[in-house]
Amino acid sequence: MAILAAAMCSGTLNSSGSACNLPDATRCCPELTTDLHQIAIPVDSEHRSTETPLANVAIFGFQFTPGHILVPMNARVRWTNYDSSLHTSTSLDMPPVWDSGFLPEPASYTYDFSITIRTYPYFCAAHPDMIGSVEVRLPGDATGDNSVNISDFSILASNFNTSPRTYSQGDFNLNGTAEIGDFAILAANFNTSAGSRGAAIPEPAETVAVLLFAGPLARRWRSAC
Ligand SMILES: [Ca+2]
Repeated sequence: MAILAAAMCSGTLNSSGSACNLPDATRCCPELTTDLHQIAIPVDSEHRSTETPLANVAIFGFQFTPGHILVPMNARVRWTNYDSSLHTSTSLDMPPVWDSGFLPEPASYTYDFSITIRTYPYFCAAHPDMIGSVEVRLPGDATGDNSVNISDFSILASNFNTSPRTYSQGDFNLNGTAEIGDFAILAANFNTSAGSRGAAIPEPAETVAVLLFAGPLARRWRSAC
């Protein structure tokens, strides 16, 4: 059944004989919901993203923009000051998880969120009314339920090859588009939860499950380029 599902969905037709477009994959290929864990097709390594996801926050008009950002674990956040006044980006934790120090215009500061899944509030030490937050999620967790599962896959599928898209719309590598690189991230983390992923231990029997779609997606993405 799994092979059948893969054949139908990787090619062109579903069980009813109509075209099987990726955004409709879980609808036109219901076998996916039950057989998603049974086939692994290697992702096209040429197109797998290995860059650190980067999110930018502008400091302008005495505000952080965007004020709240979603990033995956291992992402980098860069704050850039576009105001003539000095500002900082300083975590509200005690002691601060990060502290940029005073940034003149147009200086930048970066911090890598490499370990813990949580929301980090921060502020400007020179102007305490300036506040922002960084929400760190499991890579591939679009819904924010601290698990990477079929719901996240459905979101990515429904936004596939579209832009601009946000993290909660499937842009897990923060490049603005929901594409094959995001699928690779979701596949690598599929069926992990905050409990297991907090310790960075995915469930081994199901880790590569979503790679079912990787080959077909890679070919489709390559042909679109
Ligand atoms: Ca992306």
